[in-house]
Amino acid sequence: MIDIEAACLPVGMGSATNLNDLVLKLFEIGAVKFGNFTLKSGIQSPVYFDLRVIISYPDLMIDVSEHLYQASKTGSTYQSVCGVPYTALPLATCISTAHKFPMLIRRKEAKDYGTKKIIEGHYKPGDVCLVVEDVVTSGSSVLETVLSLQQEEINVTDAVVLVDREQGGKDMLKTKGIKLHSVCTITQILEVLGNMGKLEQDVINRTKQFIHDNRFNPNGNVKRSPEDEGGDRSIKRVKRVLTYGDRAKLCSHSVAKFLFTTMEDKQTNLALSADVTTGAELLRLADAVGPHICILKTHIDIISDFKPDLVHDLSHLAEKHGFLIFEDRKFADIGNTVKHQYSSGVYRISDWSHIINAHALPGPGIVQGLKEVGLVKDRACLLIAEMSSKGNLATGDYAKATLKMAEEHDDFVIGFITQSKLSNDPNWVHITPGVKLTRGKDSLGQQYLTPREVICDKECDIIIVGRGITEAEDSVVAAKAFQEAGYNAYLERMQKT
Ligand code: 5BU
Repeated sequence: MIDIEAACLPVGMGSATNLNDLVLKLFEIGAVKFGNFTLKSGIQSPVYFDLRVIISYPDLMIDVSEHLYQASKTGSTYQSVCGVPYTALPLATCISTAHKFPMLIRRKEAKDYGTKKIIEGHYKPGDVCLVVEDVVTSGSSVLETVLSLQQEEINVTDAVVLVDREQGGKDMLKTKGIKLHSVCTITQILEVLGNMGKLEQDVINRTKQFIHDNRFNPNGNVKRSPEDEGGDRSIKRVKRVLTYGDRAKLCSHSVAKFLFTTMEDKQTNLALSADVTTGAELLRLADAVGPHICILKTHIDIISDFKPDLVHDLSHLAEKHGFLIFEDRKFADIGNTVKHQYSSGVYRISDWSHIINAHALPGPGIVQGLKEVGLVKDRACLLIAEMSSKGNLATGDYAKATLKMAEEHDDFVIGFITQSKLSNDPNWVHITPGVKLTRGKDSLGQQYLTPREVICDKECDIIIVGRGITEAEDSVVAAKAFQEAGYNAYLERMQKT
């Protein structure tokens, strides 16, 4: 039995009803439902929370936010509140206005160029912010908001939620140094509604069994800095730099997710530009260098003996070694033409290349055209924002406009071919060609930066290396050297920031 008295909250300014009344009201308005529901994951659930409906009941909104505020008081002190978009945004607003805590808003998508903000509102490094959420299952949505705040040097020690589904979210957040406070748990809801005769015992049993059978394991993928380990949080700053693994969790596009996951797991930010001219040489390189790369980039039209079997075999090697294929086709025509270039002809690029790239020059129609083909196949596109060759015209405002175009198509565009970081939004992948172990140029205008300059100084994510590997005496030895240089530069950047 839960202690209902203890769950009753003090009455006073901003008083809250008792928990029984709150749970009953949530049940009556359909914010919590019992039956058979198919969740986004495809799992069948006997319980469903639709807490968005709360916004249609102003008194309930005030009551819920007051309960949240009271529950948060058992945690550390904080200077501001931030709701997890979207349902918890108005709840955080109510807490903010009723109790005079400044509010922060985390953007789901970042808008402006360069200094682009993910967090809106006034704050200073070292501020402590309370994260507010409506319902927690695995904890991943709370974590997303926490990571965005930490990226701006805002500390998060506590989060508060209306309903804890008791499926592992609290434990997961604990592994990240976040204490989760809940107004109620699903066990409490079942008990309250059971006592009131609103639920049959078999519904209660089925729901309990479901919760028990569907717990998420806490997964400590986020690297923790020493500052996270307790201590006086109010004076210590936590600048959490997002690892590739953290970013995999944030990305919604499956190709970007796979890419970041691969980079973290294989410890490589190296893309091989396999600019060879025979199929046999392409396959030999892919097999030999495959363990060291996250992407294999092709120029399929320079293969003199191309046969459809080649891309079939290449796809097998991609699966074997866990890398993505990126056909560096640099589409640059009107939407209708690129659609055909992407899907038909001899190469049928969309059939085998996970990633393609395009110039932004023709305007958004090019992305729309490519997207018509690629989206259904779960393909991804990179926009060419800046080039490595001397005297190229893709600079300044051009790169800015490219970012804007990408933002308008973020269901298909996952990032940029660029020479420097364009946006702080961790969802975008920044990929840089023109890389050798020492600076330099070739005789036709190519300009080379080092892996450290690209990854550490310019804060890009992936180095593209062609002749540095293909013309080396031993391509595997060279690939390993680039892998090491690129990954060490990434580790150095993690330390530095
Ligand atoms: P390199 O051998 O490492 O110079 O090869 C670089 C590759 O990257 C090559 O395939 C180019 O077509 C590709 N590339 C580039 O070098 N610079 C750019 O700005 C773009 C692509 Br976009």
